[in-house]
Amino acid sequence: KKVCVVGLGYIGLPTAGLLAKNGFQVHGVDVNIHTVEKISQGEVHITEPDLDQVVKEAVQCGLLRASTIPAEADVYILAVPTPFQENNKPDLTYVEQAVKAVIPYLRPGNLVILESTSPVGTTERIADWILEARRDLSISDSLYAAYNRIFVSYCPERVLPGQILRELVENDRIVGGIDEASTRWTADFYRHFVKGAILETNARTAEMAKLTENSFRDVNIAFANELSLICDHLEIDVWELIRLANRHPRVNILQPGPGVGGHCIAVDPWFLVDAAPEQAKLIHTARIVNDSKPWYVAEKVIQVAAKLKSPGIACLGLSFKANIDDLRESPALAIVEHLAKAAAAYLYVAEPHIKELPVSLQYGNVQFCEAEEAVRQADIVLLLVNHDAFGPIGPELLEDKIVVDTRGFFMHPSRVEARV
Ligand code: SAJ
Repeated sequence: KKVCVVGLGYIGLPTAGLLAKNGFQVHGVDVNIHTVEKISQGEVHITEPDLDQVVKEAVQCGLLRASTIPAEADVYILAVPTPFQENNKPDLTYVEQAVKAVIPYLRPGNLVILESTSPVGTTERIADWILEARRDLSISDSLYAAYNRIFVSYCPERVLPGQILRELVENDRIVGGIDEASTRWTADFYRHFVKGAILETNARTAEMAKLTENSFRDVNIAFANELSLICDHLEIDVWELIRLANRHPRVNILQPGPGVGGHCIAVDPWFLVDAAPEQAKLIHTARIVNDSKPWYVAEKVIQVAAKLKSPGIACLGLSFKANIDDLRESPALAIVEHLAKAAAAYLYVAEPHIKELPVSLQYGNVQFCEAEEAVRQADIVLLLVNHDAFGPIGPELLEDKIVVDTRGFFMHPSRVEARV
């Protein structure tokens, strides 16, 4: 079988590699010529454990090739970004472009699968776009139309960056077609390379399931973040509080942090808010709570710094979560950018997973440092990301420092100003 994967990013490329590993002939498509050239040479443009080896082997044995234009295939997988616009409305431009790019190649019997996180109804719209452009194709289930029909489904990705190749195989998958035949064929296709259960439903429920999973996490993190604000106000250690409350058999509170980052959890709930603004009140409020947390942290640090004469602040971590190099939509980065402009202080910034400071932090009062050196230089230590690499920073190093710990990372420093 031939598979055409459109979008060779964090989801599309590992999926393409995995399909090739399972014997499929894979034609990968990306609009970025540099990405295509790199993959064609058996190299990767993103950081993900083991991906380089999988792609190298797939390209070497001829089962994976990359191009800027699609090709004829049996199955088309669309894994392109679905960002949201300034007004918090989903932007389907990339999905539409991907669909329009594959339409000329479609033949009766083909299956088109959308994996991108999308608003409810998108898969049905894809079917409409295809049928509007191709009068020779049909989606009717009737026998009469069966000879020229195509199949369209939604199958959301659910993998965690850093564990993508393992989770692509092991996680359960939800598949929802625009009709039963589409669902059935899509489920059979994923069973070739997924060890987890394949759960069948319709397209709208599958779309909603993806948005629900990430909204669930966002709402729960918002609860933890709200607790951290209440605790800061009442002078209670929120980490100890959560540890204690979680000893109740039916309580499982997540961890507060400097805010919610990444390109999924901070985005997907808006798709639900946009679709049902009157109903999605809690989900909307959670977004506001999580989005306001970076500013709360930054203001806290500015207040602390204002009490000192020419203070130095060690900012530990820039990525959006622990042990990764991804700075996109990172609350840690937003906080440090704000401090660089608004705090009358010198910043010593440590991020062990990158080689140089991003352009947005190239200010005269910002220095890129190794973590322990940053702490040594500073009066205030602002812990933003709980990287394992910060483990060696022990109580001796923090002894005479003011600590603002947004992740509950330092359990016993002598002077903690705030755990927020
Ligand atoms: N965070 C907290 N406190 C917590 C957990 C997370 O502040 O207790 C923060 C993190 O620091 C980070 C953000 O939330 O800034 C998101 O991190 P994450 O690890 O919760 O999630 P992602 O964005 O890496 O991946 C999520 C996953 N979804 C769920 O766990 C429901 C993943 O399975 C999805 O595939 C992915 O979104 C996606 O692509 O949608």
